[in-house]
Amino acid sequence: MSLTLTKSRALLARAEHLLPAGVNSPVRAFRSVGGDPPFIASGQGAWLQDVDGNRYVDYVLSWGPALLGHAHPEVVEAVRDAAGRGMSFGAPTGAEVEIAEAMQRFFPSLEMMRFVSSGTEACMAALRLARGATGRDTFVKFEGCYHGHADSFLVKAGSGLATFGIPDSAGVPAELAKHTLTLPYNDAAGLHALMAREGHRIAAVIVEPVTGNMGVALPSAEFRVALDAVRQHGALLILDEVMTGFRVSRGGAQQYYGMTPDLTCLAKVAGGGLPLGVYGGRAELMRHVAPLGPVYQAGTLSGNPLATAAGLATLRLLDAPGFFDRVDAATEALCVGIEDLARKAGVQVTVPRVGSMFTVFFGEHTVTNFEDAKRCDMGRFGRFHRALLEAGVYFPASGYEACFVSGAHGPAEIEHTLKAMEVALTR
Ligand code: KE4
Repeated sequence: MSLTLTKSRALLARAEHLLPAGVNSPVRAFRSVGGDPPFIASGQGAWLQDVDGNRYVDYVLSWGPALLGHAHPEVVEAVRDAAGRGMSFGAPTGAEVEIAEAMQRFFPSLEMMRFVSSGTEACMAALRLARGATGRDTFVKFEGCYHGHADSFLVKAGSGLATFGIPDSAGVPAELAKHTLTLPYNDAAGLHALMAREGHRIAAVIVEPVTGNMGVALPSAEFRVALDAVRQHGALLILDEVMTGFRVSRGGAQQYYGMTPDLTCLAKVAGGGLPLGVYGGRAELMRHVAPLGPVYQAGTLSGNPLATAAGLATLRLLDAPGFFDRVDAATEALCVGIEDLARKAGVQVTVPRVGSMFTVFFGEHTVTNFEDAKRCDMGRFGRFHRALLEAGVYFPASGYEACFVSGAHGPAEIEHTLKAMEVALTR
């Protein structure tokens, strides 16, 4: 049955005059899956409602942040309370100290940290710090990994760029891009060899410790050893946990796999849906950051009262006993259900998952890197996405993204989703 999107389409027509493709982030335009995007009116728990009154179980969760589900009453109350005392002061507040202490409890590797307003800012600042602290300009990233839209990272990136098949972005000077070296994800031998050859001039290696921006791919043990070894050449290891933080486990991928980064980037869940990013790590490194040291970074709204209120309330609720066990169990039950339904429908899928993030790839091969992901049937994913949407399930509008489960996804939501999956997979 097709969706009634009358009001969404009217809004899209107006939006397209003012915003490129009518959206404020490319993936939201649904260009890679087809069809027009519903305009969302509200979210409640695991559910979204669009402006035409259609309801969906949400697996995008704002691309990760809504780990508690939408509009959690205690988070809403914390933001309301903070707003009544002023939106932003541009001056230090007690909440920034409290949330920094809370962050450290989740991520002990954050000996010191700095708050910014997005994951892009966190990764951009971490890279500048690595370059400033080592005096080296060149760094390594992995094909299909996305670290936000700062110029240096838009080289063989994932997420929206993967979706559009654009290996690089226009507007990035070649003189800058040449300092970005890329390797296939999970290429342990390639990383060892690159570091042996170029390690003396490498400032850092930045990696999604579990990928989400080419779909979910897990790091091999050999790859994790090679990542750890980059320090032998004086390079820093930066774990971009913007997506994996609080997702792969309570303490992110670094806790799950026992990795020790020099710097970590966080955002999404950390701000509970408000603009908040974090970069931090070894105190000796963070002391290079202005005004203590020569690496400049600043922000009008960094650590602002509303984002820190939402973040603090979120972190406190994540400390509820058994929260992560429950959301991880719901994720596993859903993924097993999807695999069973696909088998019955005779459709080849792989469903890599860890913690409360997963991807449905249409293909029979295991996805270990970007090339593997590109060999999946993304046309089929598009049809699958549309069928799910029509059945009241809201999936990411790209096969190169991760799906997320929240603490509000209960048995009813999982059952609703599997019913929609059965329809979509048989179609
Ligand atoms: P933001 O600047 O979008 O807050 O964070 C950038 C970023 C950095 N690192 C990782 C691992 C990320 O996943 C992201 C942002 N993720 C995308 C979704 N894949 C955001 C969605 C979008 O761009 O609209």
